[in-house]
Amino acid sequence: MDVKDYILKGARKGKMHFSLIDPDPMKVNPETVGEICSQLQRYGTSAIMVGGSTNVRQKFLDDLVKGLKSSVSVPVILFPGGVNGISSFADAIFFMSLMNSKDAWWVSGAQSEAAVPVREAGIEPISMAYLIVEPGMKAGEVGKADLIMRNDGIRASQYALAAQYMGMSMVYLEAGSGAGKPVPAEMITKVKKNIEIPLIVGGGIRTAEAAEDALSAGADIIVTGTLIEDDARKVKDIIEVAKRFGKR
Ligand code: 1GP
Repeated sequence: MDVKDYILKGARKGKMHFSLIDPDPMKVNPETVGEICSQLQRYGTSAIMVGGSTNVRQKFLDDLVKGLKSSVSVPVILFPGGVNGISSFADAIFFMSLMNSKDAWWVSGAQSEAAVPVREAGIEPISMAYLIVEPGMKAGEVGKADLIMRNDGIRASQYALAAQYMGMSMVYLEAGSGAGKPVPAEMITKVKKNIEIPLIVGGGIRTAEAAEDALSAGADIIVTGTLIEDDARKVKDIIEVAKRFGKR
């Protein structure tokens, strides 16, 4: 499957929801996650992302991804928190650059170390600009982000357009997993107006209203992670919102 093509086509046709699973052994139960993701697929989620900022162990990650691949037919896409987030069992990997990091390692250093292993793993790399907005949470801390202030839609747009001009396939606006507030709607609108590539938004989306806000503001894809562990019913409502947009 050409996963990038699947995302580009899906984002052209309507709105999508992606489910994020953190492969931290302290946060995920490999016994039940397959069934949870298969339920999310029945609700209508369009992809399973696997990644986190901390505590990634290769064997655990491989087994987790293998299990997910046998439970769902939507793509399983790695969302690595570093060079150790690679598994050959996935369909694709978001090959991300944390453009607003203060540390060149997270902009292009980790990527240079990961490129050959990704090729050897035989998984599809999908280039993505990763932009961290305050509060940024663990991702902002680990990635040494020079956080984009919540009222600075201009700066977010500048990064996003630069990403498009640099040839990246999509932009991810991230408030951070577990953020108290998601990325502001005004920022999403401003960024979306400035780019033609798909815009993914995640971090702190916990209600159907928040999903509605992000999607109406211009997000093509929304991501929920934390909620999957907390309240599967709410994830269903969020996915329903994304599906309704496809029919508008
Ligand atoms: C984190 O944007 C994702 O990278 C999802 O965030 O866990 O807050 O849903 P949540």
